[in-house]
Amino acid sequence: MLQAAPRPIFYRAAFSLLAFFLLAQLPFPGAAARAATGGEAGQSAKNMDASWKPLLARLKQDGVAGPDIEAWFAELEPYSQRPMGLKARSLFRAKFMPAPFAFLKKPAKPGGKATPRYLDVMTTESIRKSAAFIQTHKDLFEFAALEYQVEKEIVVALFMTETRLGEYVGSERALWNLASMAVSTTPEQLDEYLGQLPVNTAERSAWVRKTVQARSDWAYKELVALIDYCRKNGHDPMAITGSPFGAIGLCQFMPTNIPAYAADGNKDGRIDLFDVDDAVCSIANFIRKHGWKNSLGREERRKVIYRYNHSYVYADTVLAIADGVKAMSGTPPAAGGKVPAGGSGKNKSGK
Ligand SMILES: [Ca+2]
Repeated sequence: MLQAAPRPIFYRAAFSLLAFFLLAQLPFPGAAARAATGGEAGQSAKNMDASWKPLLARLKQDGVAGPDIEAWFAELEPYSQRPMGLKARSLFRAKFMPAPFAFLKKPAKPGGKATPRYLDVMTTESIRKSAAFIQTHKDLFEFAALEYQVEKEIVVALFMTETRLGEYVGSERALWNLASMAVSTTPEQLDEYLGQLPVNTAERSAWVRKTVQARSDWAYKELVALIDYCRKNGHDPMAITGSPFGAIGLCQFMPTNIPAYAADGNKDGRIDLFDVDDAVCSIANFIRKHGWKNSLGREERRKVIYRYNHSYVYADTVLAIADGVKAMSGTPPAAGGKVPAGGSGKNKSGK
């Protein structure tokens, strides 16, 4: 069986730091409800951070703006360069300073050395909890397995790896995060994060500029999708938190993935990614639509799981947890699988 591994210290430290920064950003009770109605838009617009205004103008030009959005941005925290700054710095280091980050990019070769796993999630305790979760939500997992033709152990393993079965859904307000990234269109806006990097050649400078612009465009599309999701399903965006890169819900979907892959698991007519039924069915639907079949071999399984989060460390972790859950219930592992025996331990690279 697995060896229980301690959670890496830097993971805990990063989480604590994030929590510290975000505690101050929680809305007052009632603020979200007011924002959703748009009732105080005119009055509070005076207090809006001026950095949001070009973004609102763009949303208006694209036909997305409305009184609801005006009200949300009037109550939103001020713009910060942190979301884009962290991302751009990480991308720069991965490209131009690869040595310490090389493990994030190299997929393990089939049949080669054992792939590292995320040892903070691949523990005996996680496997036990995943197996128990299936039992607690037996009808749901049986429904999802039948409806989407995906083994329940794979679905629960994805759920565990993404958010520890819904325990960690991220604490940054998704609207603020994506809006801040969308507003960050140039490297000059990110001096706190890029100022110390060796952007010392014309090639590097051009790469940084192009990358920041591309990520800003990406964030804008995600922001529009988040707004669309909230409007269509009656959610208050001020109440939605997510990962540092804007993934939301128990299943950590990027908003642009919602129209194609999210599922209304409890059939109540709306998609709520913070609802267990909807999240579990959305996970199953996502990988089915990315080519999952229960008859797939090990390597093909890895490739489908990789689509959920672009890391083979991630994919191997999910498959190992699924094998562990099967072993616990006496189900034979999939072809090429085995009861995992731990790994050398690398952390989740993020989306
Ligand atoms: Ca639903």
